[in-house]
Order: sequence, then structure tokens, then C-alpha cells
Amino acid sequence: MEQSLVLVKPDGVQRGLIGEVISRLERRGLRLVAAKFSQVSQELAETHYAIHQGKPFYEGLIKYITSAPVMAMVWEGPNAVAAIRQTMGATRPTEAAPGSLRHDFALEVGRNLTHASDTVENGGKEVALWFKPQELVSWGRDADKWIFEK
Ligand code: D4T
Repeated sequence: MEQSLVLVKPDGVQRGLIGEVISRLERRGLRLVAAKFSQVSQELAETHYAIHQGKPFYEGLIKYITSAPVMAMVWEGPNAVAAIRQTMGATRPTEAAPGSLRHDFALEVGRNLTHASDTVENGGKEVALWFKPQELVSWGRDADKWIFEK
């Protein structure tokens, strides 16, 4: 089953939007696998955003993600990576589709509320970076057969 890391970033937590994010992912039919509310360490932030090292926004990005607690989660489902990114909307809120989270709640790329894995491969890597294997819950819902085709 495809999995994605989802972060409600510090701005989403401070603005009381954890429930909104969870509600939209649940409503979409995705299944929660793990959740952890925590303060991100400098080390974890630098590893997570290693790909952006050297870019002009890198320092601000590390400062932002470590500035206050985040809600880290793993969600799964068929096409989970594409579906979650669609629910979040484009990275730049002014380019996010109407009805997406970033369209409805954000204005600036540096305060874009959430993170979601961008590929299935990165989903696997990010889940392993943020969670220990024993923190992932393998379970089924009665409604799965009405949401998942197979
Ligand atoms: P995240 O990783 O936060 O889900 O964002 P995306 O996957 O949607 O986008 P990304 O990797 O391209 O950017 C990571 C992170 O950097 C911030 N950012 C990005 C920024 O502050 N200024 C910029 O110009 C860009 C491109 C926002 C998200």
C-alpha cells in the first residue's frame, strides 16, 4: 500500500488546523498509520530538507520547521501520494487549486501549512526517517472495501 509522510507544519499547528488536515485526509478515504506530535530537532530538519541545502530559502525553511511543534503522520491508500498532494494543493498557495488546503488557508510558500511526500519512493524514505517501524500500525477498516477497489 502506498504511504506518505504528512506534516502539519508549525504554522498549521499554531493556527489550530491539525484537525482540518486530518479531517480532509480521512474524508478522502485515506487511512492513518501513525501520528506523533513533536518538536523537530535541527538534525532531523536538516536531513529532511537536505535536498534544498544551499538554496536561498534553505535557512528560513530550517528555522520555520524547527520553530514550534509539528504534527507528523503517515497516511496510506491507493494512489496515496498523488491524492494527498492534491488535497494539500501546489507548494505555492497562490498556485494551489481552489478547494485545496493551501488555497483555502495559506498565502505564502514559506507558510504553506503542510508537507507531503512527493513520490512513492520518497514516501518510503521519509516514513523511515520520521518513524520507527514499531510506530506504524497495520490495520484495516470495515469501510475499506467501499473505498479501496482491491
Ligand atoms: P514541502 O516539502 O514543504 O511539502 O513542500 P513541497 O514538497 O510542496 O515543495 P518543495 O520540496 O519544492 O519545497 C520545500 C519547502 O520549501 C519551501 N519553499 C520552497 C520556500 O520557502 N521557498 C521556495 O521558493 C520554495 C520552492 C516550501 C516548501
